[in-house]
Amino acid sequence: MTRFSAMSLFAKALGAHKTWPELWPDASPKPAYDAIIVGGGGHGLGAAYYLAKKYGITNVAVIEKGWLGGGNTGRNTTIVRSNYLYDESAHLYDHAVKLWDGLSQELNFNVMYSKRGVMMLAHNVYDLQSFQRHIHANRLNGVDNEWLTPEEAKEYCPPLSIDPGARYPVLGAALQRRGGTARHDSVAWGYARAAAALGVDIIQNCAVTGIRRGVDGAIEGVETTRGYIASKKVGVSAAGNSSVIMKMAGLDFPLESYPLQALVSEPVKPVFPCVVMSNTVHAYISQSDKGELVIGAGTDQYVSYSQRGALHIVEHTVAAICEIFPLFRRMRMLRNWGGIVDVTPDRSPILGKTPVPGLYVNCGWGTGGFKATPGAGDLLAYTMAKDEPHQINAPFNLDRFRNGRLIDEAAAAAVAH
Ligand code: FAD
Ligand code: PYC
Repeated sequence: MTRFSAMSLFAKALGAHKTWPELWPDASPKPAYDAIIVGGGGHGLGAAYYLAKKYGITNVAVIEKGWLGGGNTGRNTTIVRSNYLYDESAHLYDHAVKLWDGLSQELNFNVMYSKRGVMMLAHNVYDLQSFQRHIHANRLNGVDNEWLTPEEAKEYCPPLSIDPGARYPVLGAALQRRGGTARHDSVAWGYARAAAALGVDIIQNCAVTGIRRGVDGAIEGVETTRGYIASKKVGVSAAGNSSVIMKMAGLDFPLESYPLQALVSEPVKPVFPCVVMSNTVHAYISQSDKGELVIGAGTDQYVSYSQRGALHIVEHTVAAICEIFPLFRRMRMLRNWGGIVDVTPDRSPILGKTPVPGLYVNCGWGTGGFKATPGAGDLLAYTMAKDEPHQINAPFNLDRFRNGRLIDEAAAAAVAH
């Protein structure tokens, strides 16, 4: 059985999947929806769930070109944290971290959120000063973050080498104890099942190929590989592909798409108690509940829409991991994969209204949107329901690239771009 058909059967068993003939037996005309979400990742499914749950807007369709969670939601290294520098970002990411708490209960689906702590290693004076600045800024915003000496870092994460003669010596670390991991596909499935139970239609295997606007310029609906679907509200949440879809509406977006890769080792018994990120050497690592070491790399150095990155990028990452954790030098790597991330000039997302009436966008999360999943879904739903941004996402508008009010999170984004 192919992966796709296995996923579809699983979806069907959960009640989150409807096939084309089940939805529209006569195939035409397609019904008008109160809202359409383009993209069945965690963010899009979350938005559909919150539209239905919080605002009573249940006549919603989620349109996904592949299978649910098959984009970046199912391809990331699941790191959850909110230790971003600027006030706007701290509010945005901490809103999401707070929603992770209690999400399993809310969805009655175990999303396996584990607050095991995220530690960011400092290897040079710049790291040290930058992380300490982040710690102070975070604390002022009520976000936990603390400084550890090399010895304290080793106590928190015993496999870490703090040999001062190491190629990448550890000078200390910033620890966010509330940070951690969650299970990526559970989040997509949890939101999908809960949204479907509230009446949302989830349409897989259906790509949006065009956006139709009326004579007044406002949204009328979307063209898809399965025909036209009408709606006066369309929310685009299609990470990696956002600029292509916005172009369909006649909009140029300040985004570049890059491959980003990750890999896992063979499974071993519990050995790694937390998440460690090393921004300077482009490596981050945790251990999944299955026992695999989950390791992520930096982005490729060229733009691409391919869900596959260059081998030398992962080779560098594995070399760095072996330097920092000599214990893992004999481990075997099991598989690697890539996703496409869309990156803005200031490494912060765009979440809000667009110049086209009825068209909303959630994009530009780059290498770091998994942690934001519940928050992004919640805020996109708010913005679509009220036709205005929530105060948390208001600063993350498109206008900032015109008026210069950028929110530069290149350092906190943590992954090399
Ligand atoms: P997606 O899950 O990508 O969903 C978008 C969906 O839109 C896709 O399913 C796609 O098929 C669909 N789509 C696209 N075009 C169309 C179309 N024309 N019609 C219909 N559907 C369409 N973030 C973190 O916070 N922590 C991490 O540790 C982390 N690690 C990462 C590691 C890797 C290797 C990668 C690739 C990303 C990582 N990220 C991480 C980033 C994170 O995965 C993403 O920001 C987040 O998952 C985006 O979620 P989403 O729901 O917006 O996108
Ligand atoms: O944003 O924490 C993050 C992250 C880790 C790996 C990729 N993104």
